[in-house]
Amino acid sequence: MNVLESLGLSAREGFSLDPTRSLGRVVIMHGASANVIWQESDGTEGSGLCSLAKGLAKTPVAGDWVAVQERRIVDVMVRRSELRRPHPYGRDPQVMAANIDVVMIVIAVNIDLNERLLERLAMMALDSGATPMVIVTKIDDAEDADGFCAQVKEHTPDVKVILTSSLTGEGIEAVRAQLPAGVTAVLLGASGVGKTSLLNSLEGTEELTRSTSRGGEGRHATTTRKLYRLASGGVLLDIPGIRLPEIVADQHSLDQVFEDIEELSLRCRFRNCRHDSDEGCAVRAALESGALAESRFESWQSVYAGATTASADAPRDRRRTRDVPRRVDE
Ligand SMILES: Nc1nc2c(ncn2[C@@H]2O[C@H](COP(=O)(O)OP(=O)(O)OP(=O)(O)O)[C@@H](O)[C@H]2O)c(=O)[nH]1
Ligand SMILES: [Mg+2]
Ligand SMILES: [Zn+2]
Repeated sequence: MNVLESLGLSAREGFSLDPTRSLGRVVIMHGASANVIWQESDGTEGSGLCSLAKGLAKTPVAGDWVAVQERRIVDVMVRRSELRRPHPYGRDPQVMAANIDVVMIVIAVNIDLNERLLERLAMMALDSGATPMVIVTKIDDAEDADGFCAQVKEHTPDVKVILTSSLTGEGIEAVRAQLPAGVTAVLLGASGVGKTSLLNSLEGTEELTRSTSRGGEGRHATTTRKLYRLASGGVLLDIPGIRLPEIVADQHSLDQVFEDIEELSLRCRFRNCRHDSDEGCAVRAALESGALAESRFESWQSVYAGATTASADAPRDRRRTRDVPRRVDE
């Protein structure tokens, strides 16, 4: 396998480049620069941080094929697919990943199924032009995995569903089988469902998150979109968790209506705060002081009940006993 094949280049893509340029793929974006892996003219692998040339037709994202010249990205190739997040405030959609073949929608079995989130993620997957697939995680922690699976299938008919556990390794081989050379997949799902853990089990490494623990203590939430080359030959993009309000385009007016509560939520001590106990909760504090009217909070609750809350990354987890502290660098 040559360098470009290891990066997921398939026979379908034929880019012709000026010989002074190298073809490479964006691994991770850092604002005005990007980590790129490319193939040198002698066929060897090159990699490193590249700046973006002025006047690029589009801003590269993880997964983009790019032309590199003297550690500068001088061109971004035409994309065969784009995973886009509809912008909740009606602006242009944001491209999260490029040139993907498979969107793996990841949901955890030990959390109540958030049907709206699942439907939205499935829509994003279909919109991308890639093949959607559902990966159900944490089946070691399931009361009724089959019942959950049936529920999922109701919302995503004709979509392949794979049951997995990163703790026991169950189903990992089936996921690996979906990721041969030439295939690029992206992991799409709420925060904490086990996307990075899945990546780690596929690769047999735990370098990328701390060890798998049931309570989620000490875990590292993914904060960047990054491309990984897998031993199975395929390429996998790990991205941060998606929150329902972020992808509900028609939620525009609603989010604006509750802007004050959104603002307050950002100051809660726990990023998945449900605003139902006093511990470090900015919303509760505002209710106490009268800065926020009880009636407003009640209507906010009625709108977001059942779905993920405006400030929460994950839907209600019936079993979680400890909350995830907000990271200082957030
Ligand atoms: N019981 C059990 N716990 C798991 C499993 N997979 C992941 N976890 C736990 O779930 C928590 C979240 O896992 P991550 O892999 O960091 O989740 P993520 O989807 O990458 O989260 P973000 O990066 O925030 O989007 C961690 O505490 C893991 O140890 C599993 O198969 N079984
Ligand atoms: Mg992660
Ligand atoms: Zn709160």
